[in-house]
Amino acid sequence: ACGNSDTGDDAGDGNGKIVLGFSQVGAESGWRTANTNSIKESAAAAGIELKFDDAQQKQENQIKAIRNFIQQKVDVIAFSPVVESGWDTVLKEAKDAGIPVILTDRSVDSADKSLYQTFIGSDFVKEGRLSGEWLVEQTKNATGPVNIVELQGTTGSAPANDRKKGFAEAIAANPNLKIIASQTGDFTRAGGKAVMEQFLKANPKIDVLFAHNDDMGLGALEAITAAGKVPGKDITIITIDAVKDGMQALADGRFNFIAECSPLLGDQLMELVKKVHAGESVPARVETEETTFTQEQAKAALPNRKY
Ligand code: GZL
Repeated sequence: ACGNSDTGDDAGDGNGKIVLGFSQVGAESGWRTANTNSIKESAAAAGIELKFDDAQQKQENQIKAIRNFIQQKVDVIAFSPVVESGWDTVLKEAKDAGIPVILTDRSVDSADKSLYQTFIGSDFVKEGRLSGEWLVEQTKNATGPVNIVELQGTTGSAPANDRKKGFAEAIAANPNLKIIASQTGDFTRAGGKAVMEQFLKANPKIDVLFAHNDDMGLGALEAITAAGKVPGKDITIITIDAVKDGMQALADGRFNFIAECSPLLGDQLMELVKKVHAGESVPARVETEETTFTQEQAKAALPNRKY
């Protein structure tokens, strides 16, 4: 519960450590693995006792995990909501139990902003917009239609909704740019490969692939080469995340542009946990710093990438 640690009703192991219950989306992508590592390493470094649950991308598992954390009377709950909707009931239960909640990575569409203390994560609309703006610049001299296929992230998730929105708004600047197919690959390599195979069968002329994360783009590479096309040349590939395997594909010329989405939220999260537990005020929104990469920039950045 909130308040100081000698009230005796905390779930702590009695040594006064803050106990954080964390519900993670799953282990669907390289980004998620890096994010999990960051949270675990930062909790250990901050002396915070971490109760960690992997929901295998199922909302009902996250709701169960949050209810368990409430039962265990953890001091703070943090989670990355797999989808935007359907959280109000369980978040009200946490509020009624006096346990503060922090949103990380993805947000929720709850109208009641009192259900969580803060949201730390990226601006996904911006990531989509930066991706679209780069394509508009690259195709400004196109004389005919530029056919785009889009691999969407997990249906209903904030990154999928917002990246799609940002990209569509940006490419409206060039009427030659047309999204001819758009479908979810659920942020996984397998999903990206399977859907790209369908796109290639159904559409003889594909000029651009916009994938909502590196992993779906990496899966799509297999389908593209199997179809006898050269990724990065016959089909321009734009992805989001900038995890190591994506940056390697970009440096090798198989991808063309990546908008970064940093998974390294652990340190900032633990600072917020300490402040929230101490009853200090925290900003409603903490945005993570990130950039974009071209092929040349990826070559230069690769040696220093942490994930
Ligand atoms: C974005 C994160 C997304 C990543 C994907 O912050 O929620 O989920 O872009 C991951 O790689 O699966």
